[in-house]
Amino acid sequence: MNTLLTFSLPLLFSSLVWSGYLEYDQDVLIPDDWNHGGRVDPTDQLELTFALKQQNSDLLESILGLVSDPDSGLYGKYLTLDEVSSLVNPSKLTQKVVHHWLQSHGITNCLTVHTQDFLQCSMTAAVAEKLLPGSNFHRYTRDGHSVVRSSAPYSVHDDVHEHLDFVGGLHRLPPKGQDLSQASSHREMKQSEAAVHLGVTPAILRARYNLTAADVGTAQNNSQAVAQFLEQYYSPADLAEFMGMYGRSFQHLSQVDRVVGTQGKGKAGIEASLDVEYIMSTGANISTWVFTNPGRHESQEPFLQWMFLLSNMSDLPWVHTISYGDDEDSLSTAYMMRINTEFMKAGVRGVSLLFASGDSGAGCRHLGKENSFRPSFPASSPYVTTVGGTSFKNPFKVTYEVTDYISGGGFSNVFKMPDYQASAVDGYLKTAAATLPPQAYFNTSGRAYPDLAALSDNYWVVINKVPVPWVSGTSASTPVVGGMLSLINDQRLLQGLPVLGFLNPRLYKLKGKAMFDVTEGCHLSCLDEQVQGKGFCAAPSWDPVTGWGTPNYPELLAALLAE
Ligand SMILES: *[C@@H]1O[C@H](CO)[C@@H](O)[C@H](O)[C@H]1NC(C)=O
Ligand SMILES: *[C@@H]1O[C@H](CO)[C@@H](O)[C@H](O)[C@H]1NC(C)=O
Ligand SMILES: *[C@@H]1O[C@H](CO)[C@@H](O)[C@H](O)[C@H]1NC(C)=O
Ligand SMILES: *[C@@H]1O[C@H](CO)[C@@H](O)[C@H](O)[C@H]1NC(C)=O
Ligand SMILES: CC(=O)N[C@H]1CO[C@H](CO)[C@@H](O)[C@@H]1O
Repeated sequence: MNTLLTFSLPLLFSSLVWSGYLEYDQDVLIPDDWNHGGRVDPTDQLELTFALKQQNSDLLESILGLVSDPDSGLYGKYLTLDEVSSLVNPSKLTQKVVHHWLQSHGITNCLTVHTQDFLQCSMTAAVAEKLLPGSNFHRYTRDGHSVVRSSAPYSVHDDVHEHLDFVGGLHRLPPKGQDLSQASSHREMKQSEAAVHLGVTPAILRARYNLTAADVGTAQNNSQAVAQFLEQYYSPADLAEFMGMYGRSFQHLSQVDRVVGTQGKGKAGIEASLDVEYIMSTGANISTWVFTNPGRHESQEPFLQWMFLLSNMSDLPWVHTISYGDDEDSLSTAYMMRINTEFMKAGVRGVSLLFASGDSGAGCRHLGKENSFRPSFPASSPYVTTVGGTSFKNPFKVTYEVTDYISGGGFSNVFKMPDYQASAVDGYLKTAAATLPPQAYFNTSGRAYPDLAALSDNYWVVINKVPVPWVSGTSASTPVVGGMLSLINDQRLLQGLPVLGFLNPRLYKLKGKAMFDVTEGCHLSCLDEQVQGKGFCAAPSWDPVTGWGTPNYPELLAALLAE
């Protein structure tokens, strides 16, 4: 892994230059599935993002703790974007130094955001390489999609080092759109068994989670969103057809109210359709937005682009669901820390961010002879709610749920375990002690995930006008949970209560109340002699496979409606 960075850099560069690297632990290797398309032309335009050092990050974290803790007098006292801006915006000195640095390289074409902590600037490749010594821009292509990235780490001048967190647009690559229908070909057993099973539809989900026909949104200004970063777009026609086929038993909307960003061209994507079709099935009759930005620019990091928008829009949907993740070990600490601060900025505004926990169980990182599990970010962030996956015990019926073996889960190696989950996780480590994987595979001092779960197996989706079965993954369970939280927000808004915001502190205080506990099954991990493909196993109460389990909607509503 990442040999260039971890091993050669300290040998090649003096410690003086070393200090100029903002992201010394960022993986800069380009994965094999990208084809090298040669050096960029020096006159080609790049668009880079500068994350300026913020103020008051510690205060931001304390405020998030207070506004999300139901036992605090400040619960639900959310900040406006203006208030967040005055709290975190970079110091005058930081702004001056960074602007001066950019200007001295002739870079004047920059956009900022409301919070003034990001700058997005256009420049030629020649200027970028001078500005960021070490960087070396090349074009890479995969499946007809082209990106520009640096093949080597960048540094910044010592004068600006302390004023920046990272520069975006050099290293991180867009995720590979997981072919969700293909994912089910790994399930041959299940598929043949399930030949007579009807599969998961909105009606099945609503039955399992006890949503009645009356459980739909009615509040005026409630809304929810899905954010998508793949080279995919959702199709309005597919959504309308899906709702026509599967939405007969409940009041719902059949259109997305707002698309933020640019919709791609070509065929609709399964994942894009899945998110929208299912958040609008549980979060029925609630205004839904789609944030989408398929590769508007070759040097863009789509996920970062969405973070940008959150800092620039004063009026946001209350619930966002996102199916996106990278291996923690492929990302620089500086980047993850800053993205975490961005999550806090959303949380203090009352926005709930739900991330899919991933589809590789505990994951596996091969380090020579030793293996370890491989946590995924942002699933491992302490400031988001992470959603795992389950299957029906009996695939032919609406029964209780068991672990979906793909359900992502485990312990962060980067983020410390937050207080809100310490006793729950400790309880698990004690109860499950006899069946835990070897200690060397995971880090019990880290943030443990997921936080809760929902069905993630055997969904029906309408894609390019055709109903498609067997669609699976935590990108299905995440919008399902998101829609239910939106329904609860709806009831809270109707009663004049603040929305739920960052849910975890409150969720963990319920101690599993109002949830269907998932206690059977293990998820997958390394295929080696020691663990033989087995990661963690579900257990009574919280576990790092399905979290607290799946929502029993009427009970969860009652529990979360109390002020
Ligand atoms: C943020 O919004 C303002 C207007 O509200 C706009 O001028 C600016 O360009 C936006 N920033 C980005 C990065 O899009
Ligand atoms: C909800 O669903 C479960 C299982 O499907 C059922 O046992 C329970 O009675 C239902 N109703 C409520 C209000 O929990
Ligand atoms: C759907 O939502 C709207 C408000 O957006 C509300 O006026 C209407 O009554 C809702 N429909 C149902 C069946 O509750
Ligand atoms: C374990 O996690 C902690 C943060 O909780 C981190 O500081 C430490 O470096 C991690 N250990 C390993 C071996 O990754
Ligand atoms: C987030 C959201 O849906 N906000 C809407 C609230 O209502 C105003 C006025 O109707 C809209 O402009 C917002 O978009």
